[in-house]
Amino acid sequence: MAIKDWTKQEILDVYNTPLMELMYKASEVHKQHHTVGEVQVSSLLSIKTGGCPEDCAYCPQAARYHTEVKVHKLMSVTEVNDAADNAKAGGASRMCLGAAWREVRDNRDFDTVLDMVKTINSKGMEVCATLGMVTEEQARKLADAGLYAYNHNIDTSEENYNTIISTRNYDDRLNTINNVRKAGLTVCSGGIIGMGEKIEDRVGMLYTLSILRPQPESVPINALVAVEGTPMENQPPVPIWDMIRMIATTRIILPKTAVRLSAGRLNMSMEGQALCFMAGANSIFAGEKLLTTPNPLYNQDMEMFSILGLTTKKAFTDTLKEELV
Ligand code: SAM
Ligand code: DTB
Ligand code: SF4
Repeated sequence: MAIKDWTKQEILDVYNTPLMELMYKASEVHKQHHTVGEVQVSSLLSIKTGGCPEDCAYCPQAARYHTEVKVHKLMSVTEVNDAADNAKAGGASRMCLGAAWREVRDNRDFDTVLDMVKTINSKGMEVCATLGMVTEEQARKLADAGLYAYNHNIDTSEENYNTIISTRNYDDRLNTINNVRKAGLTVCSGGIIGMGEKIEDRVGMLYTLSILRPQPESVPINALVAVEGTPMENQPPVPIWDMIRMIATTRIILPKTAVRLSAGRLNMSMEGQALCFMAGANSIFAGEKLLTTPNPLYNQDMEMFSILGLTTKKAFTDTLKEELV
């Protein structure tokens, strides 16, 4: 069955549906396309931290903001290997490697990252990387090393983009997503809510993701983690109802995609997260740290899974009934 083409107005109407009805509809879409209660658990590791030349207003790793993040050069393959073992033992089937780079350069560091990818892949885990902009050739090298997914968020709407970031533009982002696709990798792309954006910007972001063909295999929805020292430090916390609404709308607009309840879970109750899963979230980042900020511990999440009757998705399995088109 072909994917529906949504207009911005239609997406806005979905977003503004009375909450109970919205959740009910999203649950139905979820059940139609996915195994209910199965959640992908991904671990995150910052392999190169801080000192980034970009000016993303939300990000504690941008060199120009005075945050408590300590700059750390690229980790060694051994350190990454140990972290992957730990993540696997904690129940993660995917590991995402993050680097505070504007773009990948063809140097020794990139060769090391390729070795990291090979090492984690050999453990039977899906490997994802988020390293900034990449060319098609670099994406191919990552794919050849065994990379499964590339994360590159569009973060917000096209209209709002340059109020958040000035050192690159929306087309740069879409270009990298295109390169990743051409290299045969799966695409992970989403964004952040709680940055002072309008509802229309949330809708605009979902619209851009919805018109990608194929649609992204995974869409992370992050609640801003307001970090001291960044221009976003005083942003009020995202109301849980906005997160549920955003997740439900994403689920309806991108029916076959894995919707990831991403940053910000430490500020959410178990009940709040349960409603997010009910609304169609079927993926989380687990482990004590996201990239630089704290996150629930593996055993806390496993307790939540046990209470809510959730199960963890195995690596390289696809519960979708049809291909993404
Ligand atoms: N440097 C690469 C890039 O920007 O693509 C990869 C790492 S970057 C930290 C990955 C993503 O993390 C960003 O696109 C953004 O969506 C998310 N992120 C960063 N800081 C965040 C924050 N304070 N709260 C929520 N999400 C955040
Ligand atoms: C994504 O969408 N969220 C993750 C991952 N992709 C790379 C990153 C969240 C970062 C939150 C702030 C921090 O810990 O530095
Ligand atoms: Fe750099 Fe990525 Fe942070 Fe932007 S989001 S400042 S590109 S690490």
